[in-house]
Amino acid sequence: MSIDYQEMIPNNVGLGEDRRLRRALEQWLPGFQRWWRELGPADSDSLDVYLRTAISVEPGGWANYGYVRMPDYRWGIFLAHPEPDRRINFGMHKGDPVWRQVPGEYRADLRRLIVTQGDTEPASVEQQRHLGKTCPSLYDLRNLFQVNVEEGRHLWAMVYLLHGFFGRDGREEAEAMLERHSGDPDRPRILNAFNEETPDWLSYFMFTYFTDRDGKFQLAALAESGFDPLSRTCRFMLTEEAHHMFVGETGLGRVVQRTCEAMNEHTTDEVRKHGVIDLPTFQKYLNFHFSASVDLFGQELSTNAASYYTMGLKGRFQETRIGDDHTLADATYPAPEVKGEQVVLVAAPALNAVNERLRDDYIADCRRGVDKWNEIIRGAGVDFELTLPHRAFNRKIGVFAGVKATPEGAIITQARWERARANWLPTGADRAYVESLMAPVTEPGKMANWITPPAKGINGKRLNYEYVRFD
Ligand code: BYC
Ligand code: FE
Ligand code: FE
Repeated sequence: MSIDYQEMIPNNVGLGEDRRLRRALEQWLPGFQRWWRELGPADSDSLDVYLRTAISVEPGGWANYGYVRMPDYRWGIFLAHPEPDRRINFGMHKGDPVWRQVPGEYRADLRRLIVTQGDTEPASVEQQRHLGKTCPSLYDLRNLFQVNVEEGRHLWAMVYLLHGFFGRDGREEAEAMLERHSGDPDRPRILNAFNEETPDWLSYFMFTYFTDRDGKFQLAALAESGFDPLSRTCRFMLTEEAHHMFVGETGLGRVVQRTCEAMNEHTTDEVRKHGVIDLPTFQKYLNFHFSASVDLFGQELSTNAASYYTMGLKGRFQETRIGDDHTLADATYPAPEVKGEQVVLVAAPALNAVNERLRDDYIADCRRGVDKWNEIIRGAGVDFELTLPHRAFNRKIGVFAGVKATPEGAIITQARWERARANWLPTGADRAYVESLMAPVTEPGKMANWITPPAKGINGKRLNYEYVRFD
């Protein structure tokens, strides 16, 4: 049975005219649907959700709001419009016209980047699978599902590239996307942070703040790619990513707000007995998610990253706004090293340090949210300051993987780490407490006790709008 893909898969890549590609995606679709049923949002099949659907890439025109029955969501393939006469902006091919096809010599490297990017998307959906059962409100439940369907669409974005430009091995990689699973002991997802659990909504908001923000920076670096279809698909994905980070930033702000209210109301720091998340616990979750996310930038000095850059496959954040030669032949960049008990910065070849530079850009961006949450705390007259831990803290990748560091960045012994760890990272008891707060609230307009209502509803709707309808 042939499916009209102009109808089934909304797209702006001419799928209707490309019989070979249409058939390849036709064959991949049932596996995706099975995966969504088995590992996508649990118990969501009969829900009507007030979702936005991408219908075009024009500014303002792409978001169409309406109720969608979850499995009927139409995952589309959307590329930003091509920039006329776009040139490669960095590396050895700087100044050349961008590639519309994959250069043969870069095939394996490009495929690897696309597979790594694509793998994270369904991984996050798997991690968030059970959160719907404990939503703090219908507003939040709808936002969770919005993020989930968009991460599903991000998988489509990468699978389109694999099927469209990589032939048989691309098709095999697309299959493997549905075979690896988050936390699977035999076939885990590729990057560590995507094998962690997201068991509660505090973790979820931390994940969308810190880990989706890695998405922002990686997608921005891939949007610089000389391989134009990758660049264009990443540019469109970035418009969706902004909403994911908004969910995290505002969600965490609402948690902090509610905690401060309870502290003031009961004039105590011991707010757990009032059913909210105490700020030290919030800080531990922050420490965990930040450290897991900074690992996602790879080694401080990476020959992989240097080659990707030189080949023109993956650039730096906002490459064209950087005032240098964009080939990095003789440039240096400060990269951290461990010297005894201290972290020092050493001038390294800038080409090898592009991962570290991206991590620096990421960390600076992370601070803005922490500053905002601190403003909420100060505004409530509460004496507490949240901090971003030092990049050396709790690392599994790179020069800090072999050492232990305090959140302030002092290198310490294993023994001291073991003694202090429970002050810095969530303990089993902390997690059990947070989990104990997670009871579903599904009455329109009502909020769980541990979080304040959002400043405004979705698409101009009221807060008590029925963002999700149950049968
Ligand atoms: N975990 O030379 P290095 C998102 C491996 S998030 C496990 O530094 P490279 C999203 C590395 O593969 C954005 N392994 O590596 C967010 C290499 O392996 P081999 C995802 C790791 O290649 C929320 C070895 O260590 N996108 O979209 O320069 C929800 C040497 O490392 C890790 C991308 O990541 C790790 N953390 O950098 C939904 C973009 N780090 O060669 C979605 C594509 C390193 O020894 N990926 N390794 O076998 C890349 O650009 C690069 O693969 C990385 C790693 C930046 C991740
Ligand atoms: Fe994504
Ligand atoms: Fe995202």
